Amino acid sequence: MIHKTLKPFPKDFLWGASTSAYQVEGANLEDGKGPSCQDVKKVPEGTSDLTVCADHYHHYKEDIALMAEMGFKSYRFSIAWTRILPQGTGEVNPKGIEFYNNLINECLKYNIEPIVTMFHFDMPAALDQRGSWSNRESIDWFVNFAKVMFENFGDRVKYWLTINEQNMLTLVGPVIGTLTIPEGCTNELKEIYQQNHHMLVAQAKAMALCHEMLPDAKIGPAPNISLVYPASCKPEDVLAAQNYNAVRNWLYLDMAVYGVYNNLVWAWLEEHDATPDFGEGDAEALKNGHPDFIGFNYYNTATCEWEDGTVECDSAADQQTARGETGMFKGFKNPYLPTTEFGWEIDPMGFRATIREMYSRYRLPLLVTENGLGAYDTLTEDGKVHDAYRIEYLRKHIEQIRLAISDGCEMLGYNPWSAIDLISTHEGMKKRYGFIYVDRDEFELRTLKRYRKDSFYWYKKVIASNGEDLTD
Ligand code: BGP
Repeated sequence: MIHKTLKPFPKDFLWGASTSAYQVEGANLEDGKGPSCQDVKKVPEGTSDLTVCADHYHHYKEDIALMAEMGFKSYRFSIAWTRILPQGTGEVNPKGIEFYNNLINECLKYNIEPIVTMFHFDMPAALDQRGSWSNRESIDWFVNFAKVMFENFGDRVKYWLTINEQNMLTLVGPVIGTLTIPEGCTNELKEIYQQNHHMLVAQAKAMALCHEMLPDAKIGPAPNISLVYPASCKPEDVLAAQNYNAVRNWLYLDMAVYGVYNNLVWAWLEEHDATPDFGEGDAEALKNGHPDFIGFNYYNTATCEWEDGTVECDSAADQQTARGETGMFKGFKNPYLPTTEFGWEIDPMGFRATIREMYSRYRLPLLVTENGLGAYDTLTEDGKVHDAYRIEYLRKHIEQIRLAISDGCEMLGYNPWSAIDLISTHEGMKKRYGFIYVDRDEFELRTLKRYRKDSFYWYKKVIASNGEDLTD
């Protein structure tokens, strides 16, 4: 659709950016914090561990002041479960509550809306030892953690996100360092989808609890959504794209919004004797959890082709790399799209297409909780970072949001990844995303001083003009 006039961004549009606790905070075992699965995992060769990260734990005041200088209306961060409950259940750690109280209050001081992710890839190590999400008790563990958060922060936090990228936990858990498979498991697919089921029930119960305890708050899921294109107009490829869309995207949103399993995914799991077992009350709980909005992370689209069941597909890629599933679909490299230095395709127009598709399927307001460009940045001798490539990436994506708004989609905000440089999920410190540069290397901590990148000044202007001025 070619619009003659573009609609403006809403007046109260939440311009901001995102981080997650285990990637940005550091202080990983300080002030009573217990270890999470991220603290005990073996990090990929050549990448930093997660002990210091950007040291946001000790620099949060300075960091929030910089976000305020950019004019942020929102800051999306996650609460580390093990800072609040070091063992995952049981005793609450007062120092952990104090840290997040301070962080939230610091945001509010500058009128920055805190958007809190309740769980971002950091299962308490103590609960990992008890089977993690394979254990049905994980539903109660999570709901208890949610209750502690609502009790302590609910008077000030109005936007909550349940589980970051549950679809990536399910599809590429080993890459992120989160998958725990119990010993003696004979059907890994079933185990993984059983874990996924527990997460879905936990999420639904947390959403219902939020509405009960905090009637003015809003809560939603935060999956990673990439619209899947067929590699060609061959009908087989179209079916393959539908399969991958179901497995990657719609399973999570159909469940969050409608409380039902996506039929294609269910049929596929049946074929593999891998449908999850429902516990007592699960069906009802899933029906009772209603999101107020959909948070979603978008980096690019995916493309796939037909797979006739004869090729053993390699399913272990990363969050944004096309994958395959024997008899369902096979990843295909889209020849029309450029890639980042780290090999992820770049598709701004696909952002609009993804937003349109999601909005027409679910008719809920949409909040962008991640989007961004991971790149090798260089700090010049005079303390500058000339990241024109990041500005170009962000500009093109923001243009597409405006077009999607003009298409009639309801958009709440844009919180790209990431506010400040932090550690990547599996590619270390060298893959930077921030508007704010942090002076440290993969292994050398240096000064940890903060520097404003060129994108910092650019984004400040974008926010000040409410998205009207996207020029350099
Ligand atoms: C998302 C995660 C984030 C983040 C981002 C960039 O999948 O929610 O935690 O890290 O992707 O990914 P990466 O760090 O792998 O470049």
